Amino acid sequence: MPDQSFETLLVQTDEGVLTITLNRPDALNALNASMRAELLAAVKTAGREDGIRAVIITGAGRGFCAGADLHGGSGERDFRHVITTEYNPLVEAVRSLPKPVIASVNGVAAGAGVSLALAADLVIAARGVRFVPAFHRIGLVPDSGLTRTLVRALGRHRALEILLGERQLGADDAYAAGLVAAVVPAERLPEATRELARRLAVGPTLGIGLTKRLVNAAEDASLADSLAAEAGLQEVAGRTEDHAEGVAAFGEKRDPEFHGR
Ligand code: T3D
Repeated sequence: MPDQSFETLLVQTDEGVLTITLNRPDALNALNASMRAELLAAVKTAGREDGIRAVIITGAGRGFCAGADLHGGSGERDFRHVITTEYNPLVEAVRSLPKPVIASVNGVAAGAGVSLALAADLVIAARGVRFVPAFHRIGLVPDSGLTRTLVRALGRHRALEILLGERQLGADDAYAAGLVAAVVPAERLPEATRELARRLAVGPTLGIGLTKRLVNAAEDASLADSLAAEAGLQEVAGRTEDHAEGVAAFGEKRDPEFHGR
């Protein structure tokens, strides 16, 4: 990513991997308006930069993200507006980014912080972290896609138990439910995340982006629609340099060298 400085984020690009660190550790990286805007900008930039082939989102300090910043108070505000213009675009940007996004959950995730983590394509969590919906505790409803994510992964009854605070969702529970790809000791998390991101970043980036698009669409699609979408995007993937390289490498019994083209 070109030099871009942020007030609430740390960003670093290394070997095709953009790491975005939410950086308000004293507030457990709660999302204030600046962080919402900056995170959206950083994710969108990742989409435009050819050199970025995987993205990590993580948190500074002992939290991942505590959801909406509550220190602004509960005063009069246009909730629909802020959700539709700030939170929803962020979730949509992560979901539609044609590059893999990893949430590296280093500490507690709460409220929209849970939604953000689970909007990622792969979630890797430190042992012992908690996913705390928290919305109900302050009289709000879940947002940023969390109802859909949890109902699809867990079913209606388990989702309601968690959303109403009757059941904890720890890292191991999230792993068992298929929401989390791996749970690792906290001290191993940065390296385990980097290893995963590097593996993805040397992959066939265009094909990965198209796969992500198919999976997103398949959540709501009929079999006929999925079959048609797969056929259409295979036409695209099949014409990439990476596909030619993958087939050549197979024939030559060597590892492929993908360039994301
Ligand atoms: O308004 C809108 O924008 C609408 C959209 C809403 C979407 C949402 O996300 S609503 C949900 C908002 N989030 C929450 O309700 C979570 C609130 N936080 C907590 O429940 C707890 O802090 C945690 C469960 C996350 C962690 O608990 P614990 O005991 O480990 O930490 P703590 O002591 O409660 O918090 C540590 C510090 O972080 C503390 O600051 P201090 O006292 O040391 O100066 C606390 O105030 C701060 N902090 C934690 N969460 C937030 C926060 N500061 C601002 N906003 C927060 N959400």
